Amino acid sequence: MRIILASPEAKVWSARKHIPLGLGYLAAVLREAGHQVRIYDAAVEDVPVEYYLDLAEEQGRPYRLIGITATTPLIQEAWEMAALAKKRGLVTVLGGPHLTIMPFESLEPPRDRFVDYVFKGEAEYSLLELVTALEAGREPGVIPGIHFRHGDEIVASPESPMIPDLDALPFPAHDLFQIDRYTNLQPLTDGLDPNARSFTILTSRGCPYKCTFCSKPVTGDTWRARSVENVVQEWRWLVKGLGATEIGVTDDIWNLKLPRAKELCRRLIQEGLNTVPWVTVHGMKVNHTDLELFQLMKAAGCKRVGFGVENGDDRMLRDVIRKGQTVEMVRAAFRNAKAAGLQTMGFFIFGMPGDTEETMEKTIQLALELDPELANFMLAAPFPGTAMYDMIREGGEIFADNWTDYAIHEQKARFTMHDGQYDPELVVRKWREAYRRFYLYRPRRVLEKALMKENWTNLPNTLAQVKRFFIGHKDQTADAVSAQKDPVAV
Ligand code: B12
Ligand code: SF4
Repeated sequence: MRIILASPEAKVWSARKHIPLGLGYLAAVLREAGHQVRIYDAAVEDVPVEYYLDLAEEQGRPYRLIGITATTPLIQEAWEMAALAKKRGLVTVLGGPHLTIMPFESLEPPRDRFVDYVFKGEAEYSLLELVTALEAGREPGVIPGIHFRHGDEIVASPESPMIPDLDALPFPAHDLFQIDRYTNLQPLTDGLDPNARSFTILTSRGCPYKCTFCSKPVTGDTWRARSVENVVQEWRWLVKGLGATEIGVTDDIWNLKLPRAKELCRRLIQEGLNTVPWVTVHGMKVNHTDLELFQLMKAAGCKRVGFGVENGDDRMLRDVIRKGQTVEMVRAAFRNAKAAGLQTMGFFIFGMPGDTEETMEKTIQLALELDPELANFMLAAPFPGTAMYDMIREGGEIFADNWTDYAIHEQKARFTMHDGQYDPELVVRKWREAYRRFYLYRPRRVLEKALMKENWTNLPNTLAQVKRFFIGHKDQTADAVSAQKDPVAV
């Protein structure tokens, strides 16, 4: 069958462009079964998806099915894409993080007119089952995770357990991405390089922790690791076969088992695969590290590591965020990573329920003390499927329920708590103050940024960042946000 797998583009400020790896996995499984697959990522394409649909039709080789991926902020665009594909007669299938959390919403009227099937969870095997059934002219029966309409009813099959043996999967179809159109993975530290060949790799799936801001139904609680050998083989393909100039490890927690993480580094060194720099795109977990791990990572080609620091107050970490780590553990991880010669990044969240002026001040102080190359301060956003969402539903109020609004959660206060303490205006003020105090009010930092060539060669991007972080927009106040209450609509 001819299939197009698509990722819509968020119409928001965003400079970084990463491959949608989930589509790479789905494409690989479909391709292995003999289907013809194209990956369309609106973030890097010059033409809308209709162009490829119409072209294929004109050439007499139309696509029969479109599979669209969506995180919560992209669901609106995913629906729009499904609607135009349906007009051209394609079978439309939706999957990805938002559908894993809310599988029914996309089959409610009026969306049931253009969404045929929704999948919840990891779908490598189940999407293939659907395609096989459709190709044989059969109605899909019970396929793990599938949801579809049958008259007035929505048929919902239980989700299968998350794929236990990840080594059994083919490598993602990295070769189907137009890789030279993606940027490097952390442009805020290096400047934006639009010509990088940056691939991402997933060495494990799942995470046993239960941070309250995290979309746990998407990550899953059971950590499943690929064998070191299997990861090294894919790494070799990226470096030697596909000319990677940078690799990003995007696991939720690749270092859960310290001996395995060290073994992977040793194998990369042995295999001579340490020539291409790599970064941990998301936070490593600080309490599963030691100096030896960072030294091995450095020797294995790692350039920088990111850590989810979140908050500078131990009570907030323990009772609200439930991070399973202390400020002291954070300090030790930064100390060791720096001692090993790695660049560091810290991810901090402002405005979790319970955050006060004092705890947010502690967070800023900790960021200044840790002094990573990059500090990323985010405003807490109540994504559906998080424990935080439930906390706010119980004791507070979410200002806007328009999914597109979740795209850049740094920009606006998204909720308030009715505890007589929480102040969304203060949260936004402290968040902006964090950027100013970290990047602007320290002469060494300003000089570093001013000396960075890319900040001048890509001036529009630099100016957009300056406006966003240091000046703000008129719509960034709580009042402005609550005035925008929008229903979720197509
Ligand atoms: C890498 C990553 C990023 C990268 C790259 C994203 C990309 N281009 O893919 C960057 C840094 C850019 C990023 C940004 C954001 N991210 Co992010 N990210 C991740 C992370 C850590 C890994 C994604 C991944 O590669 N997974 C591995 C693949 C194999 O899984 P998958 O993509 O989910 O695909 C599988 C299934 O979902 C399903 N599937 C997926 N698509 C489709 C399509 C069809 C048709 C079918 C049938 C099935 C299907 O099958 C796939 C194979 O099993 C996840 C956490 C996680 N564990 O997934 C968070 C995660 C997806 N991100 C999240 C968030 C919140 C964001 C941001 C919204 C943050 C922000 N506010 O700006 C942005 C949104 C960006 C965007 N445009 O959508 C949340 C999403 C929550 C939600 N409700 O949507 C997650 C789940 C983190 C979390 N635990 O809370 N992210
Ligand atoms: S450690 Fe990371 S992936 Fe695991 S629950 Fe916390 S935020 Fe989610």
